[in-house]
Amino acid sequence: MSKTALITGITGQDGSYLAELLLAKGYRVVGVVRRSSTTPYERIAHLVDRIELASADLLDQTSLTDVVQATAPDEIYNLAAQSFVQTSWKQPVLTGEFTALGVTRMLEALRKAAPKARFYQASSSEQFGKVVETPQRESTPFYPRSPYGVAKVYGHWITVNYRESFDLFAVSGILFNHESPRRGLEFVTRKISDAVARIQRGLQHELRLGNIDARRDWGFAGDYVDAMWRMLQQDTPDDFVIGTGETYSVRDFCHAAFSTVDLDYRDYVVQDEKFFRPAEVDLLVADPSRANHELGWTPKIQFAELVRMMVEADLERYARLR
Ligand code: NDP
Ligand code: GDR
Repeated sequence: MSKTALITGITGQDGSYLAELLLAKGYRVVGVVRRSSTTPYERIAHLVDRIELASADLLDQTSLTDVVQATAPDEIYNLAAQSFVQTSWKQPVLTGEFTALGVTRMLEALRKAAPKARFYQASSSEQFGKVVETPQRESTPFYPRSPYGVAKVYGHWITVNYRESFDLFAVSGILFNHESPRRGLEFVTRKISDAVARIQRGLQHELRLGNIDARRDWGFAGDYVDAMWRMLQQDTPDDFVIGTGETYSVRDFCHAAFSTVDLDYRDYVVQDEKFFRPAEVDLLVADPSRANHELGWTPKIQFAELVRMMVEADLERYARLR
């Protein structure tokens, strides 16, 4: 009997890679989509014939419970969220509704309709925020620096609390930044790779960024969804930090991305106050040793290859558009 997985956020970057991984493992995959007047299925267009889509919204308890009931999942991956940090200062209440209370709604749906299902919550390195130790590991205290980070801390602890209160198999993966050619255009890595392709084609002449000294631990999304799956295959539920253990600045990313097409980023990058944040997360770097040992997980794609993959994908995309 094949297993059934329910994925919220299937139209997002991670949802699309996770659906591919689970289909390859023989799962029946059901994805939650919210009602929209347009169909935002760009990232899963190649999968729609092989997955089922069910309509529900993180804001609406009834729709979530109904979908869990109708699907009877073995595993639930709660990836849906308002995931852009900058927007969380502009829409702090909505971010809390989606990214914090949305988790409780999903856990309630599971508790009522499928209490034996295993639950994965998409926690984030943004929970470490103004870091109190480096590198960051499972025991590092949280110090979030944005409404998004605060909401994710809530989502993290409500998952731990439901696990301990109701004996659920519920885990949080504290994932550091992971990127891909499917990353949203507003996130800095994709903004850079897209700009490199546009500059090379003469469609754009400068790239306006905020704090280019911020440092992140960047990995490849395709590697990270495998870690999510591994967490749900353990004998006992537990939370894991997932990252590469290496950190680079936004400046380093620019240098690597522009170098791919033999350009010097210093000739194009302009710093713009508009993209600075009210409170910044300056440095993130994971200690993924528990995931290495207990999950047998290691990232396959390193920084240089990730940058090249993203720039080449955008170059090809613009070449096709011509
Ligand atoms: P995306 O922003 O690419 O995708 C977010 C998904 O959430 C979309 O499918 C979106 O649907 C859905 N969604 C948003 N609001 C609702 C709602 N009210 N009801 C139902 N669905 C909704 O995120 P990623 O794929 O990058 O990230 C996946 C998860 O992992 C998120 O929770 C994110 O916060 C977290 N995370 C991401 C990291 C990263 O580096 N990518 C690192 C750590 C954590 P729609 O298409 O309709 O907008
Ligand atoms: P982040 O990703 O906030 O880490 O959250 P993002 O790519 O938005 O920012 C990374 C760093 O780059 C700096 N930066 C800019 N960022 C953007 N978006 N645009 C710019 O022009 C720019 N210039 C500099 C930022 O200040 C920041 O320091 C991502 C999301 O996927 C979250 O959902 C997830 O939880 C975390 O990663 C881990």
